[in-house]
Amino acid sequence: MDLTKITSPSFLKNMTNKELESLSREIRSFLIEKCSITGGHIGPNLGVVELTIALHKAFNSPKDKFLWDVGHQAYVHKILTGRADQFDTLRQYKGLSGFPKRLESEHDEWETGHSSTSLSAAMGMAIARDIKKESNYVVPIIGDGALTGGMALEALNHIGHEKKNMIVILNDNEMSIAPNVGALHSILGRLRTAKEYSKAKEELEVLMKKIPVLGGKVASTAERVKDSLKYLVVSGVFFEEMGFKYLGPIDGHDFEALEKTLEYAKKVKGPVIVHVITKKGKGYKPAEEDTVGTWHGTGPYKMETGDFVKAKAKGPGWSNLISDSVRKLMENEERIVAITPAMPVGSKMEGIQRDFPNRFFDVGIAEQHATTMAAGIATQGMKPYLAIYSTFLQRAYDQVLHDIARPNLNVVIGIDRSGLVGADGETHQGVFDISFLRHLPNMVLMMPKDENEGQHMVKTAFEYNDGPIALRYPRGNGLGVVMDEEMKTIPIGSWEVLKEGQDACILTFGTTIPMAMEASSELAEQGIDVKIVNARFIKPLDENMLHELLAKKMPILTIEEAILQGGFGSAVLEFASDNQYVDVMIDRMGIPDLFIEQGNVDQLLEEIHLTKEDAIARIEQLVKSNKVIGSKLV
Ligand SMILES: Cc1ncc(C[n+]2csc(CCOP(=O)(O)OP(=O)(O)O)c2C)c(N)n1
Repeated sequence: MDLTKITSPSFLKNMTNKELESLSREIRSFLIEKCSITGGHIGPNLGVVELTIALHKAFNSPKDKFLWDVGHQAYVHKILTGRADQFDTLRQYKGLSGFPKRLESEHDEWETGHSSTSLSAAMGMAIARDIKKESNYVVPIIGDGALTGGMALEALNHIGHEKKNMIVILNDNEMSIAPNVGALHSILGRLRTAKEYSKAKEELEVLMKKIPVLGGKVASTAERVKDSLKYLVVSGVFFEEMGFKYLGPIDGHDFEALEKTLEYAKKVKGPVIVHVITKKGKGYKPAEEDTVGTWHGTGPYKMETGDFVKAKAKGPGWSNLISDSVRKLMENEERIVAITPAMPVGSKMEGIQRDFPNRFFDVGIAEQHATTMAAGIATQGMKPYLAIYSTFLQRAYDQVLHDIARPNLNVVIGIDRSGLVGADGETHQGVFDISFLRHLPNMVLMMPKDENEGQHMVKTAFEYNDGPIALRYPRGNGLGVVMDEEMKTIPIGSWEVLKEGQDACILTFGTTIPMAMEASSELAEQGIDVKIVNARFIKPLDENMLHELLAKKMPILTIEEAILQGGFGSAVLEFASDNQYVDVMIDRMGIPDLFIEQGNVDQLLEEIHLTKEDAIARIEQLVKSNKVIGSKLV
């Protein structure tokens, strides 16, 4: 079958299971081939091929609503809803998104990227449906990892109480990105192995239906038997206690079981959970055998061998470098406790996990809990290290504000993937953290210019004892600079002059420093002498240096790979205004008031005018305007 000819999932309705199996094989080959070139979330998608086909056969999208939690597993859904022809552009600039996208298709009712939102959104859709007196199925599909997220648990609590009609598909592959963790995971484990319980329960229900309406003793005894049976066989039927009808567990690669169960679920009144067991990476050996999480999401790979095609990097990976620097400090500092909310693989914390299992905690997808837990650890005089992606730290804003910054606790936050991240697109760009951390009293925020300064900042962070301190670092690799043998401490709030200059000054930090240096070399050829400052502390600012620059009336250009509103440039403007430096030219380069979509980072930087050429043009303009202003002032 030519998958690119599919325009709607309705063709599935009349297909036999044999035909569906053959379609599954074709979809798997298609995905393995396409993702080998573009990269993508191949593991999760190979796991849901049969499940997605069965869902589209059982329901009528877009009338019935599918909500893909996290959304990285929606590739098969995209194929079945007429988007196979766009897979060559998957996750590329202006191409097919790696996540559900409302603008892309009427079948993508709910946009995702961050996990554990599907149940709340589904509840919203069910409420709207009932108020509008419409009839459709609402079907959130949530993984066992995403189910550990606080939002999902809040939603379960409410849905079970309201008893709205909803069919929750629990896609249980025992993996988050890394192996899933937590008590809920253990409950699912027991349910997974509790086939006897399900069978016994079904038999008992049949039996009870046969009992005439005697009421009284017999019925209530039967109810009690049924109740105690579940405790007897499975020590906690969590979902039924929460108010859901629990169906399963069923084999998520078996069309017959899927069809039977989904048809039954459609008849159930109130919320129902269908527990589906799937195998992540199914049908592609390297992904199927992955027990660590490497095949959750990948770059391009060689299809035949599963070897990853890696671009040559100059320096070490940033996550590796930072985690390894923390690991080194942990050898001599027993108070350091490392925490990750489900990202031990992405944040490269395997070394810490291996060497310090008692001081390492993967808390599952639980950014809020991780953050407040870090605060709790800090209250006891310990030194918590919370590694968290910039985009996911958004979830824990209140916890950072209320539980860490307000009581001024010594928590070190490693903000991974700060800046533009590329192919994951707008849900994952790490461009807001400066704006939502800079305004918090007590917070120190810094970003290194290269990996050597990165390791020094790790030491600086752990030696700092005056409250919270956050270290931003980007996705990708360092510059390949020479590393000092010893880690050093950098004075808090100190900037570094990288190049002297007389005509204008660029204040920048992190990833935009090399670009600023190149711009200054080209400007020098035109006789414009630009000073470059590594403004490595975003908060506190180096006030002495700023006073010096502003007093000299040197035009300033700030550059940041972060949203402009409330960012570093704003801090410089505030400082100038608060100190009445009214006649100094200050210009800001950064990310405009937009959500930035997917693409490789260079393409994105070009699109938002954050390039060397733009910096040169801005400086030229500043110097020109400054001369005019200068002459007017004279
Ligand atoms: C709030 C939030 N935290 C972390 C992540 C990173 N993340 C993406 S997928 C994933 C694991 C999801 O596991 P599961 O729901 O079981 O889906 P699977 O990939 O196993 O199909 C994580 C932790 C995220 N997307 N959102």
